[in-house]
This record gives sequence, structure tokens and C-alpha cells, in this order.
Amino acid sequence: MKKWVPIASGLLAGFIAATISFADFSSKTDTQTASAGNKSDAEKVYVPFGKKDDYYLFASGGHSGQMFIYGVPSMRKIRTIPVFSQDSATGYGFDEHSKKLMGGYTWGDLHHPAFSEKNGDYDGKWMFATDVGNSRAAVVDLKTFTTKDIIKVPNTAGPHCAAFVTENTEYMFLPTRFAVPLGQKYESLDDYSSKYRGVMSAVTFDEKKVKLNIAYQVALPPWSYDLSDAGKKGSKDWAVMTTYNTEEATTTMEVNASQADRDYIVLFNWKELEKMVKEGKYEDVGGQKMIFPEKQKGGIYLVPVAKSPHGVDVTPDGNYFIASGKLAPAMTVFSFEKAFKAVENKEFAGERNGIPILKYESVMEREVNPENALGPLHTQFDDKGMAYTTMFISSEIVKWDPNTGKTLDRVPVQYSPGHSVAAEGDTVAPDGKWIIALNKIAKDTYLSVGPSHPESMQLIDLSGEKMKVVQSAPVDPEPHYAQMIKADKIKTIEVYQKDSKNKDAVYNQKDTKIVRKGNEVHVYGIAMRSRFIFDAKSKRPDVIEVNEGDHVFIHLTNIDFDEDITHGFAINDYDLNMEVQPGQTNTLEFTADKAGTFPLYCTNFCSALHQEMNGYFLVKPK
Ligand code: K7E
Ligand code: CUA
Repeated sequence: MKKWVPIASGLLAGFIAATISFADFSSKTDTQTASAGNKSDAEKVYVPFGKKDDYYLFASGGHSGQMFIYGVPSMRKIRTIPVFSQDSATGYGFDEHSKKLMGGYTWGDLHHPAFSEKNGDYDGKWMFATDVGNSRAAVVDLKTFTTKDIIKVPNTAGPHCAAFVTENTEYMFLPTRFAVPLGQKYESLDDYSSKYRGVMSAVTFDEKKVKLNIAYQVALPPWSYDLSDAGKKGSKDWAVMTTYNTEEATTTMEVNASQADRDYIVLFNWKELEKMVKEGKYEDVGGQKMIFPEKQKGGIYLVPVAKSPHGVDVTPDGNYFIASGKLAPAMTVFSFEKAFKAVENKEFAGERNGIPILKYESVMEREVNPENALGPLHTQFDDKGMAYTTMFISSEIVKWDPNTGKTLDRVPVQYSPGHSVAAEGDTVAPDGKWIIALNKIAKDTYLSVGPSHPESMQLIDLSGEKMKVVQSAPVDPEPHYAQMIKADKIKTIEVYQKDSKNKDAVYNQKDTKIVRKGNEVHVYGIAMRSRFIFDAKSKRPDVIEVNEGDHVFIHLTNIDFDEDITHGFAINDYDLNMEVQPGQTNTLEFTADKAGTFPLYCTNFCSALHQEMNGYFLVKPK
């Protein structure tokens, strides 16, 4: 294995400098602007009015806690899906159901969205994502583009490495960025190496119950786990993830976690881990089944890799996994087949924390080091199996052949791409056609909005001889990753169907009522164009009157079973808002702790008489 130290220390400086100075890239900017301006490029991305895009793009919203949906190739933004953060536009995090889902948190840091898969192909049914900020995992229903379940992942801090699903959505693996003591209890940092752990969680999804579950966890060494990917085809029972800080530094990570010349890829066989759990080879840690690799042997191996890798990506044929250097200017191609052989022949070069280390030479296929390409982070693939790696420091995408290591093409992007996303890029059969660079810095790309700018996504046409940037779109922070799916795979519903089992729902005006139990008031109301009816029998059916201190539940059903007729419900000065989509029932729960007169109104423009869709919330003083 090459020594990367001298290059890497220079790179570290470059990694930092790249975020400060862009002077070096100004010449690229000029050519790029020119090439993006000609007519044939404009035609490629032009989706005329009345026509729809070919692909959906689901972009992670990072520390906004949301997911952003775009159409490709137009790059028009279609929707924001709130997942881990409150959203007043939809009432997410305000209404009862979503408030419960959020588990008392108000924000999240959403990385790495992942579609559910069938036979290694996106099936268009579900989207998963994890929250690095408050250690949660979520599932979004693609029939309604709404978040359906969120779980807190215990014993872990910051499941950054996820979510990447196995070929038939058997599992998604959530290894964590931060090592903490099990249960996150207090332990001195002097005991870091013995008391701290980086825990990986194997999460399953019950499609019928729409529930996420933690099947088991693995207490890995106290390192940072960065990215993971599941195997495909011949390697489908396996998964890989990158590590950094195998130095086990506890302070000034920027320097201390970049000392060692090599870190590791963790290679594991999830079928084997599953079997170990079935055989009772685990310990109970806070109600979770935890495998300790130093005691329960098997299924997990370490593969040495050049220092502090970032991404690791499995080729569509499932033959290779490719680690990107971050601090070493190289992509390393590893062979699954070689790894399996090395495991079988026990070609180990020692162990760490009880986990056998495979010999680098036994698993490595080739090191690829395109000239002057700096800061490789993540790799995507096209329909011919060619690889596209983002270069964070040299601000470009490099196309290369994983089978030969040959560089095929390079295209500059503005600036500092983190991930990129190819059409159907994580499946066993990517589409080619398009790749989008998810750039960390927009700098001078758009009209200025002050000292901080949006992030940028650049659409790159792969259909010609050379890659070509043809469109760009601003995106709110922070596009850590995205996935792109063929539009016809997504089957949305038009309206919510009546649900006779829902005790909160009323579908008929005459069933509306306001029920009082002690100081609890339940309103069973409907919203329709263009009025609210809370109690049809009342003199003023659109008025709710309660006493100060009452605990109020407002159950509201939208009985306009008409596509896109959504109503909102807000109470002025009560800091409450929610949305009811066509046919949907939603509930607001709150205490009427302010006496007075408060107008209530529909917040979603629904008809010519939307402005008339209001009433009063009267709170009688004590
Ligand atoms: Cu920003 Cu995938 Cu979280 Cu790389 S990650 S850039
Ligand atoms: Cu209902 Cu506006």
C-alpha cells in the first residue's frame, strides 16, 4: 500500500483552503457558463408547459430536517417533505400524529435518502432517511409524500453512515458517526478506547404495519463510520462501510483523526449476523440485541484503506466496492470475490478489537489516481458500469472505468461537489443519461442573497461523447445526497379514501359535534369549500367556544374528495396551524390557556371564497 502521508498533509490544507478561496476556479467558470448557454443544451432541459419531467429527484435537506423533491431534467422544485423538522406550511410537527412521530424534537439533520428496493431496483414505494442531529430514522410513503414512521435509535449518536438498503429492503444499516458509551451515559474521555463504541443498528421495515424496527445492533470499535453501501447480486449478503478516526482521538479531530496512514472499510455479512442473533449470540443492552465482535466472532472483517476515506460505493454488478480517499487523492477498487477468498483462507494481518483484518494486497484490485484530481468523495455509476467520482477540492467530476482504472472524461463543476447522483444510480441497472453534481458552494452562481448562498445542483448530460453541464438549480442546505427515480415508478394517490375505522373522522355535516368531558373538549368538524362546520346544530356552526384552561382536541376532516383541494386550519395568536388534504382527517391538541377572542381561518387557498373560510375561537375567562 502506498504511503499517502506527504500528499495528504498538503491535501488537508487544500481541503480547508477549498472552502475559502475560489480564485483558482475562475477560468473554469467562464468556459462553463459559455457552454451552458447554447440553445441545444437549453432544449435538453426544457420541459414545456403541460409536459412532465422524466425523473423525480429526492434530495436530502441536511440540517433543515426536510427532503426536497425536484423534477429532472427541468430541475424545477416540486415539493418539500418535512421529515425531522417542524413545517408550518403543512402543519407537520403541529398536529397530533406528526408531533408524536417527531418524539419531542424540533429539528433534524437529514442525510442520505434511500428508496426501498426489490431485486436491487427502486420499487417506488418508500423512502428512508436518517437524522444525524437527533439519532432517528424515518420512512416516507411515496403514495402521499408524507412521513409515516420515525424511530429513535438507542445506543447510538448520529447515524450518518445510513441509509442504504439491501437488495430486497431486508435491512438498512445505521452505523454512527460519533462514538459514545453504550446508552450514552457519562464516561470520562480518558476511557474512550475502552468505554466508547460506534454502534451499528440493523433496521427492518414492516410494510404492512408501516413500522421501522431495530432487529439487532453491533458494538463496533470507537471509530467514526462515514458511509456505507449494501452489496448487490453476488455480494448481496454483504455490506461495507468506511471509517475514520481509527486513531481514537478525543480532541482536535481535524488534526488528530488524520494521523494514521490507513483506516478501514468494515466488511460484514448480514446473513451471518442475522444467524448469530437467532442463535442467541448477543447481549441485551437496554432492551436491544447487541453483538460484541470481540466475544461473538464471525461475520465482520476489516479491510485497510488509504487514510480517512469518505464514500464507499458498490458497483452495479456487485463485483467491486470503491473507497474514495478524501485525504488521499485516490479511489481504491476492492474485489468482493477476493475478499471472500481471503475470508475463506483466513488471510488475516492481525486484528483490531477482536475483528480480523484482511490483507490489503489480498482484497485490493487497483488504486486509481487521476492526475491532479483532488479530494475524491463519492462515486456513482451509469448504464455501462462506468464510474463518476466527485472531486471536492479540484471541483470536478471524473469519469473512469472501474475495470481498467482508466480516466475517460472530466468536467468542472461550481464548486466543491460532495455527492453526485445518477439516474437510478444505486440500482443494479443505472439508466445513464443524467448525473447531478451536489455542490457544497454556489459562490457566484446565482443572484446574491447576502453573505450565505444556496447550495447548487448541476445537471450533467451523459448522452454525448463528453459529459456536459446543461442546467443548474439552487437548493436549500444541505444536499448531502439524493436519489433519482424514473417518474413512472411512483404511484401517488389523488385523495385519501374514507376511513370508517377512524374515530376522529366525520364525513357528513350532520355528524359534526362538539363533545365535552370534564375540561376536555373534542371538536369533530369538517372543512369544505368554503366553510368550517364544527357543530351543524349550533346557531353558529363555524364557532368553537371553550373555557380558559380547557384541553382542546380539534379533529378536522376535509370532505372535498377532489384532487388538490387542501384546506388549512389556524387559530390566530394561538401559534397553531395544520393542513387537511382531500379526504384527510387531522387533529390539533392544545390547552386554551389564553382567554379572549381569536379568529380561526383556512390557511390554504382553496376557492374563490377562501377568504370567507373563517370563524371564531372564543375562550371564556375563568
Ligand atoms: Cu455530506 Cu454523504 Cu453526509 Cu459526503 S455526506 S459530502
Ligand atoms: Cu379552505 Cu382556504
